[in-house]
Amino acid sequence: MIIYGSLVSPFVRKLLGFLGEKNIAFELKGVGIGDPDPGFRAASPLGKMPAMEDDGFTLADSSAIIHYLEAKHPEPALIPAEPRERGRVIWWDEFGDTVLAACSGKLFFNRIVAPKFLGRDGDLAAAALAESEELPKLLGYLESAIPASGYLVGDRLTLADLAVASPLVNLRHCGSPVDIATYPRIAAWSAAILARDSLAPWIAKEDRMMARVQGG
Ligand SMILES: N[C@@H](CCC(=O)N[C@@H](CS)C(=O)NCC(=O)O)C(=O)O
Repeated sequence: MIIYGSLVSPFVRKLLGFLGEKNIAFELKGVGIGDPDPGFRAASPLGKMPAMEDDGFTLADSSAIIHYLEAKHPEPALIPAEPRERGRVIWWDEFGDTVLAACSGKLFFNRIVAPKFLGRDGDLAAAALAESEELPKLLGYLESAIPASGYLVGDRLTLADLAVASPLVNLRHCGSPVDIATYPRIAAWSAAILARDSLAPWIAKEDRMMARVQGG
């Protein structure tokens, strides 16, 4: 199986964590925004990452790929069968992808991707507005919703934890890490999730890449 994507994408990072937790073998093919790689373009109709090719079957979108893989490799279950738990996991996946990643993306795109990867100015006012107005509301909600179990749903790791912790790495890259004093629950929960064997080596590699990019 080939996964197309960049380590700094929150959606790719979520998928890499999922693959690691499932112990599924894959090859990561690095692609950037607007990448002309023919395999990537064939697998991703909209040119967005991640995309996947599995034995001739292509699919794009982190959640679509994850649902495909959950059906193909049911153990360990990362999307619970119990109705309420399943509903909550999908809620958090949606929150991570379309709300938190959208907000962190405004900071990450304008402060890092535009100037460092695309060679043009980012909209720093939009990044500052997202940081001061949008982000505190989202983190305030998340802080209030993290259960004592240390997992967002139930008492074990699910897709929910991977989907919501992933965009927090992008916030750290662009100078807006989660403040431990204001959000102690998020800080403790996300540190444990991001330190898992499924994610930590990718994040270490990504940090080295970001250090090179930021330094250059
Ligand atoms: N809902 C999609 C979002 C994918 C997405 O927007 N990826 C970004 C990178 S983080 C991308 O490829 N952007 C390029 C573009 O929009 O042209 C998913 O979960 O995979």
